[in-house]
Formats: sequence, C-alpha cells, structure tokens
Amino acid sequence: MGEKKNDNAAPSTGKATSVIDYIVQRLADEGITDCFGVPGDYAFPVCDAVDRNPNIRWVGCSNELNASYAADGYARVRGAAMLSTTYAVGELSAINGVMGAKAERSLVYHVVGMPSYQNQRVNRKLHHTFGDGVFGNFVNISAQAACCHAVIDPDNCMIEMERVISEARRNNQPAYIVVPGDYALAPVTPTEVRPVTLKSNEASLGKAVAAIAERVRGAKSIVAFPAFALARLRLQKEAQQAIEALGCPFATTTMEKCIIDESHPQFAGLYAGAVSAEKTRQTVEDAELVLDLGGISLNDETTAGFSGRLDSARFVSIGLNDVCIGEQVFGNVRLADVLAALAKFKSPAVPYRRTPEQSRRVNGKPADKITMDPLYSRYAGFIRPGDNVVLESGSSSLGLPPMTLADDVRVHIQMLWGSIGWATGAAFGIALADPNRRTILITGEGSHQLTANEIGNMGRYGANPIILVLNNDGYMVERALEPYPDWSYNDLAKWRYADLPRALGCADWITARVETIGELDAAMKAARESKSGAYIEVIGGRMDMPKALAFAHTRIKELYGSDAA
Ligand SMILES: Cc1ncc(C[n+]2csc(CCOP(=O)(O)OP(=O)(O)O)c2C)c(N)n1
Ligand SMILES: [Mg+2]
Repeated sequence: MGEKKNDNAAPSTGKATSVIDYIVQRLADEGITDCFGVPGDYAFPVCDAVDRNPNIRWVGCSNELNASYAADGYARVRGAAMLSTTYAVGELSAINGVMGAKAERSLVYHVVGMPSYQNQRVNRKLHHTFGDGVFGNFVNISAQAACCHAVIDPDNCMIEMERVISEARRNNQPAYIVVPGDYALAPVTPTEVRPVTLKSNEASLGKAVAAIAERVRGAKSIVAFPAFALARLRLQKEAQQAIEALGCPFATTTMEKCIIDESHPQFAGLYAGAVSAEKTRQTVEDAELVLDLGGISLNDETTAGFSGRLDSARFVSIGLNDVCIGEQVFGNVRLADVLAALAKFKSPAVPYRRTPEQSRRVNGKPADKITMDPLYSRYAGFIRPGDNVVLESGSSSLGLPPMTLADDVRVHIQMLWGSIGWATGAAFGIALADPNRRTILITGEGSHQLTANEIGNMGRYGANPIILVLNNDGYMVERALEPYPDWSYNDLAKWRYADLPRALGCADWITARVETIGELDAAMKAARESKSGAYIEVIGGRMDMPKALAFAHTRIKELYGSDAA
C-alpha cells in the first residue's frame, strides 16, 4: 500500500557491508518493515540506507514528535519499530514520544545520524549545535529516553547492535543508536556475533514457579491482572491459558482494556479503584492473592486517584525478567516461561464464572443533541471484532473504557505517560503496522490539535482510519479537574476540524460534522462502509463529561496532593 520503494536502489540483504547498511538490515531482521522519521543532512546516510534496503521502507512524518508516536504505535502492534531523526533538532523533538515508549514498554529503535567523526575530532562549529565544538551535548539526553544506547563506530558496530537489541528486547523499551555520518558509510568490521536469545535461568525458574505454586495453593481467593506488557510482547494467548489453568477471575485496568476478550467467562470487569463496578471491586480488593502478570501500573490514572484498596503484600508480581513475592525475588526468569509453567497448573478450586452483565447502553433519539452517555454507547456498539481502537488521553479515555467491547478488539492507550496528541500519531503507526484491521482513533479536539497534521501522511501512505474527534470547545478534562472551569487557558482556536482531511491532501476521505444522534449514526455508517479514511467531528457540550471524570473532580486532593488544584 502507499508509496513504493526506489526499485533502482541496490539491495543490501546479505551483503550489508557499510556500517549503516548493517544497522538497517539488522533491524529489518527483527521484523521491522517500516522506518518512521524526518530526514536531515546528518541523517542522510540513515535515510539512504533505509531507502535502498528492500526489506524496510521509509515512512515520512510531518515532524519528529509525530514520528515517535507513530513508531510507538507500530511497535505496540509489531513488537518493534524503527525511528530515524537527525542530530539534536530532530532527536530532541522526538524525545517526549520516545520517553513515552520507555514508560509504557514499547520497543522503538531510535537511530540518529550525527556529525562526522572528522568534524567532531577538530571541534568544528556546526549547525544544530551550540557552536561550541562539543558533540556530546545531546547523546546523554536521548539516551535517557532509552533503556540502552550505543555510539556506533565501524569496529564496535556488530557487537553493539547485538548488545542493544538484546537489552531493548529484555526490557521491551527503546534503544538509542547514534552514528557519525562518516562512520556510517565506512565498511563494518566483520566480527563474530550471535543474536542473544533471552532464556530463563532454569534453577531460578524452578524456584519461582514452586514459590508461586505454594502461594496459589494456600490462597482461598485469587485474582489475576494481565498487564499491558503482555500485549507489547504479544503474550496475550499465553496469559489467557495461564488464567484458564488457574480458574481464577481476572480484572484489567484501563491500560489493559480488551487485552483478553471481555466475553471471557473469567473476566471480572474493569478495575478502576472506587469507580469500578461493585462486584469487580470486591473480587479484586477481597482476593487473598493478586497475581500480577507482567507488571501492572497502579497509578493515579488507573486507580481513579488511588481510590482503591490494594495491599501490595498480597501481590505475586511476575515481571518481564523476575518474579517478586514479598521480599523474595527470583531473577532471570522470563515472563513467557513463567506463563507456560502456570498454564500447566491444575486448580483444585471450581473455576470462577462471572454472571454476565452488559454495560448499560443508552440510545437517545435521532434529533437529540449528542451527549456523552449515548455517544460512548454508540462508540461501543460501533466497534467491531478486528478493530484497532486508539484512545487519546482526556475525557475520551474515561468515557469509553467502562463500556464492554466486542471480542477481538485491540485497544491502544497511553495512560501512564499521557502525552496528548499521542493517539493521532500512534494511530498512523498502528494503521500501517496492521492494515488488515480497521484503525479507529477516538480523540478530543484539543489533543488532536497537537498532531493533526499527521493525517496528511495517513492519506499519503494509504491508511484508512476512522477518526472520531470530539469537539467540546476546549480542554474539558482540565475544566473538570479544577474548581474553576473557565480559565482562558482551557480555550482553543476554533478549527474547522472536518475540513482538515481535504486541506491535508486526503481528498477521497469521507468527512462529516455532526451535532445530533441521527447525524452521528449516519456518519458512522458511511465511515464503516468507506474504503478510504473517514473523519467525523462530533460536537459535544462544553461541560458534558463522562461519569468517571465527574468522580475525578471530587478527588482533586488525592490526584494533586493538595486542596488547591
Ligand atoms: C503534551 C501534553 N500537554 C498537556 C497535557 C495536559 N492535558 C491533559 S488532557 C488535556 C486536554 C485534553 O483536551 P481534549 O483533547 O480537547 O479532550 P476533552 O477532555 O476536551 O474531551 C491537556 C491540555 C498533556 N497531558 N500532555
Ligand atoms: Mg476538548
């Protein structure tokens, strides 16, 4: 789909002799077929190597922040992504997005081209620097956004690539790879290397599994939390098998929405502290043992301002590389191996069976203005098996999650890092990563303003998302989180959102601006039927908020640590 590669370029597979050809091919070997980025002169060797590599295509983005979000989204679907930016000005613009990928365990390889070694050696005053002849000013900053980094030269290239790849995979977090332009074009020094396979230490694994078994046997009630990292590592099936073997209920936080089908008989519901359904709250908070599969994040957002009662002493935490039970730590055990062992457990207890309970659907009448209850009910009904749903931070990320969604739906949300604008960029990466699923972006208009220019590239590369933009005249979530909603800083420029696709080059997209339920229904139907992208601007009330947001308004102290928010 979309733009073609330059067919005249020499393929590099199998004979990657230059440093940069080697780097690009090594990342292609990780299953990456797209490189998101913005070119720049110091990065030309990287861009050229991508363009001439037959296994990976260049995907141009409107700016580096968008590119980093797109790469994050792509990595969430494919397991890993490549991001290419230029020295200083490019990489620094990408940092927020790469930091977010680090926070939420998304494996982005951030490859940056830097000034040549020749120029570095003689301290040249170059563009994209402070003019001080110093070239290490930004490496440390970009490295902070990654779990590991390497400054590449021809001699270390092959060894460093294996090191950063294995470290990045071990943590499922970004790696930063920076290469001076002349070194990039130099021949790589052949070195004997072997890709590292991440295996458990057998003895440690045995002890960890025995310790878990003992806790499981001794517990009268267990609840499992399949964590978001499972989706990043694509271990959802394995987690489900473990949960089925244990026969216990499982709950999810919003970060794991739909990680296992919500129709599963052992699904106990969405846990969000005091705003959980009462039965879900009891199942979770009264359980004697909480089995954390992959490292859940019980932060202020997932617990509705720490309104839950979850005692950490009851946790058995199975991380990516270790198992923690109270003070006991079993290192060097892999999540996949522990899940495989759990899947062989035989629970003596009668398996938990939830009494099915559908979330309440509110219909509204066709002539009614659009309000939040019927809006999210409609979204929930609209989302089908096979959809990729990308949810932006803001009122949307509180409105949709309480609704039960269809099976085989993947929900993507950046709840911990919570950088607005993420969802629009990520939707681009997700749509390219997974063209067989329809990508549905649900965003507020304020967030969308940060990254809306990426729509142009969605059209350019043939993505066909359905974009639902709630226009409620400003930053409503912020209005709700303050005693005084009308501060001028929560107002926005009044864009004509539905005109954006046309202005940005997506002339064949379906667009609509809807104010009533009837108009919304008609627009959603047309969007679903269209082969091209679709963009719907939904006009909402200025202070019409989902219930969870109204609740948050009562917890300002817990959220911000003082009464005066
Ligand atoms: C990069 C970044 N800047 C600022 C914020 C603070 N912030 C959080 S939500 C929000 C407003 C979201 O408004 P909108 O997208 O219109 O959604 P609404 O709540 O109005 O539906 C802002 C400014 C943030 N989270 N991230
Ligand atoms: Mg808004």
